Amino acid sequence: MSRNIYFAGSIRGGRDDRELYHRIIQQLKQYGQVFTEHVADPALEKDLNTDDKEIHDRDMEWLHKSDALVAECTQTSLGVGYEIGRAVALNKKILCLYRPQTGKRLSAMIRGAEGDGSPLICKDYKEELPEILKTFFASL
Ligand code: 6IA
Repeated sequence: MSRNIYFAGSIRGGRDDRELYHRIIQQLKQYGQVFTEHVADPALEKDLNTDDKEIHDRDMEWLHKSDALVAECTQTSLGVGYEIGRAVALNKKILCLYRPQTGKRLSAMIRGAEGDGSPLICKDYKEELPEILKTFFASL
């Protein structure tokens, strides 16, 4: 069964992890259609004059059509946090990925949204991403 997948990663929150987003998206493609490949696009570094309303409305349309949201949450991003909140409200299956690092912690509003029948799970990772994705999509 082909699924629709929404990948979320920081854009205006900072682009340090852009290449990692690209690698995650390549892995996600074996599980379905990824709507948001542009999140890894180097052209977004320039952040040209954008119609923010258009971006928001199109992204929300994709989120509605998605079966799952996979969010790389290590680089803090208001947009990614917003997308996660909207996905929780829509009861979408959500995988939040986080790379633990000294002196920083994932927001309590993300980590604390797990459990009690929540559609959201958080996974700390370093190398083991393929296995995490496999288990997540097998559970859908
Ligand atoms: O607050 P942030 O910019 O870090 O939010 C990043 C998240 O919001 C991503 O997961 C995207 O899904 C979404 N997002 C933010 N900006 C854009 C965007 N801008 N295009 C698509 N999704 C976005 C670039 C516009 C382009 C036509 C040049």
